[in-house]
Amino acid sequence: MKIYTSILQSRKKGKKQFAVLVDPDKQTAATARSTALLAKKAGVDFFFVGSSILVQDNQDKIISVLKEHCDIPVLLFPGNTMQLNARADGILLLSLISGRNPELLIGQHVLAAPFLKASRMEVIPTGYMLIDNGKPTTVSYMSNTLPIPADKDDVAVCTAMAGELLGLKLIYMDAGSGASNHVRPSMVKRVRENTELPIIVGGGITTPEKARLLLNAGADVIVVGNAIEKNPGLILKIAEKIK
Ligand code: 1GP
Repeated sequence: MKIYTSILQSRKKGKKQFAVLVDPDKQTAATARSTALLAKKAGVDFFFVGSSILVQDNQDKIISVLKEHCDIPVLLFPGNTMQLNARADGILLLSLISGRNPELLIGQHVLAAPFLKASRMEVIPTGYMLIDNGKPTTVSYMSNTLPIPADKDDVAVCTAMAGELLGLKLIYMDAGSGASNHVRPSMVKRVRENTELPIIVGGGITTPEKARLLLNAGADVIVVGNAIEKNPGLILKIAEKIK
């Protein structure tokens, strides 16, 4: 459990971490190479690779390019079992605990289990909570689940507590990729006060200031995808703020 241990140790030391979300559909070998080099320069902690839906068949290529140009751990952040890839260092094995779709609570996991057992990948059981951002997102549509309402802190708290009691190792609060509004800091704060687990927050984080707000509220790891695709230089700016 190398990667998870490093997350726990960072949390203990109060060291915040930064993950760059790489959607293989939005990358070419050239852009993946420059993202890897920028991320290395910025001291990015992780790449999360995945998407709710993939149109092109280039995930394998993109992971290879990232791994060729830096040593940053690549964690799969899969929308479904078709996105399993043994080149990755690990996987966030997501249970969509904010939803009530059995496929995403256990069904896909059953299908993935033999592959994951046979691989040398680090598997990190993650309680994935989708939080409403005012508009439907690809993930809310594709997962066929209702997100937790943005102002229902108690629901988020109880969901995270249940995830912890079930033995999950991380809580991921996600407003969805490209969300117009990120998760409210007040909700992150309440979840932080009620679980010991490391908290990842993503979705709609577009500036270093937004990242800082969420880190101050109690997030341990911030994830940024869309904003970096539009402006790769943001990797350095956000990293600077986080460190
Ligand atoms: C989505 O948390 C990630 O699952 C990142 O979202 O693309 O909006 O940064 P963005």
